[in-house]
Amino acid sequence: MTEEPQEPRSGPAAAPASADAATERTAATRTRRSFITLGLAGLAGLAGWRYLLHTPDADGLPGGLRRVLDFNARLSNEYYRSARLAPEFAKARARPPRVNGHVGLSEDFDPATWQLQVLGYAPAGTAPRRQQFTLAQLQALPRTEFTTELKCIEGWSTVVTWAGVRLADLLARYPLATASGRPIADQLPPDAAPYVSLVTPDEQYYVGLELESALHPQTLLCYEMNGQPLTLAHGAPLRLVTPLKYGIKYLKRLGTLSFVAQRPADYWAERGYDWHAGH
Ligand SMILES: Nc1nc2c(c(=O)[nH]1)N[C@H]1C(S)=C(S)[C@@H](COP(=O)(O)O)O[C@H]1N2
Ligand SMILES: [Mo]
Repeated sequence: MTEEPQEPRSGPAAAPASADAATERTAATRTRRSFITLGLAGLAGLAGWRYLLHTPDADGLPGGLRRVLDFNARLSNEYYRSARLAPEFAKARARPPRVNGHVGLSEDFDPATWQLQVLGYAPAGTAPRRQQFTLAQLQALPRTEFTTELKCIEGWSTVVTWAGVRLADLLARYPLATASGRPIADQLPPDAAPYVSLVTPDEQYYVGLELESALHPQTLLCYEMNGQPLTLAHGAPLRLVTPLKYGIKYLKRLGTLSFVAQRPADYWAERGYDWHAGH
């Protein structure tokens, strides 16, 4: 195989002299401008800081700071939807995590008659499409397994092997996240629900996710832990696993999953923790 010699390309050196002079003039103007810009940026910085700290509170944070955090979360959502994955570990490193948190795990619960309730996204004022799933139906969908670190916001963490169905795979088969009922391809369509709400059957524990986090390839409706069916204490029949976030988002005993327009209530966000709870 031979390579054709390439035509010599005209580089910057070949540019006419008059262009050089023009470039220098522009550079000089830019330098003067950048001094002015720096000064203005300084002032804007001060004003911005005042704005951040003296706007009305949201979630117990100054509103301005809250908006910056939300903006950062949107940026990272865009980023990790396509790219960022939580680190995965060798299965041999998996250990049983401690049982932590029992809100919403009341005694009067029969896993044998349990079904997952899903409420599809509906335009305002219309009734959502309802769909029920037995555990067997969920287990018939593509199974995903990974070994990641469960990080509790209280400061401990454990490497755990989780298995279940990706929420994204459930939605590929049952397109309940769009008002039109069309499946989500690469781009989020304009009629996609911005948020997902997850609630225990007794409605005592609840978490919210942005749709981008719900569609993340490591967001799992999980029915197995360390190679065994989930136990009731760890959230049987079905729990959420979402390893880019803290354990507070890993809702155990999922009862109802809804696609909604407004940011859903979140048990620990109501008690002062960051709503996104990413790490
Ligand atoms: N229903 C319910 N789910 C929950 C909680 C809870 O109190 N109730 N606690 C959360 C917290 S703070 C953590 S760290 C994880 C712990 O999961 P594990 O008990 O399986 O280790 O569950 C999360 N899911
Ligand atoms: Mo936790």
